[in-house]
Amino acid sequence: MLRTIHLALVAALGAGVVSAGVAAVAEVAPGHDGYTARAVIKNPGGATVGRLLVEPERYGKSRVTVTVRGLSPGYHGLHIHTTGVCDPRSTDPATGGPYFSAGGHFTLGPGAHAGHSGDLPNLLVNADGTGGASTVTDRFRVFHLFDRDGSAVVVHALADNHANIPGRYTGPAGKAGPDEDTLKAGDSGGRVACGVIAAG
Ligand SMILES: [Cu+2]
Repeated sequence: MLRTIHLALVAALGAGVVSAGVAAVAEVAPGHDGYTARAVIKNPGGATVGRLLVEPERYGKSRVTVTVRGLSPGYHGLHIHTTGVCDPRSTDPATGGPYFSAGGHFTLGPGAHAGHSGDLPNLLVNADGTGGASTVTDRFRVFHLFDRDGSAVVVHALADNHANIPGRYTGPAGKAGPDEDTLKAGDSGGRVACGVIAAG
């Protein structure tokens, strides 16, 4: 079996098939897999507080790497949002918080929190205000982030509970489990930093 595969590879090399395959990868258009995405994450005052890198991983997955500084210690909700506009003066009519322009959570299909494509694990910010995380996700590929209105990365004020509200907890309405608000963003509170995702 192994010997057969080896012989097939040698035959392919001889025919120039393998080198043709490499050339095809190098010709992928910008914004398609093989290219990376980046964002500079800023606070509402315009100061840079972090960076995001999204790289293609093997088997159709993406690696999301984020580093931050100057944020409050503790866990912060971290998501890709649907629109690549980080306007701190665009306020949420419900809460008055900034970056309403970034829209809700980026998702390729239907689904509530924490099943959106752009839902990521919480970001741990240390006592010195710095944090860093790297996650591999199979929920989107790099090119998905460059739809017509782009996308943005948002850091929230509070921890994301990922809608993990066991049925034994009953809300004020007498209904058990996560309520409508929790199913939007996991009660992660306002948006404290935002970065427009760009190819690069
Ligand atoms: Cu969010």
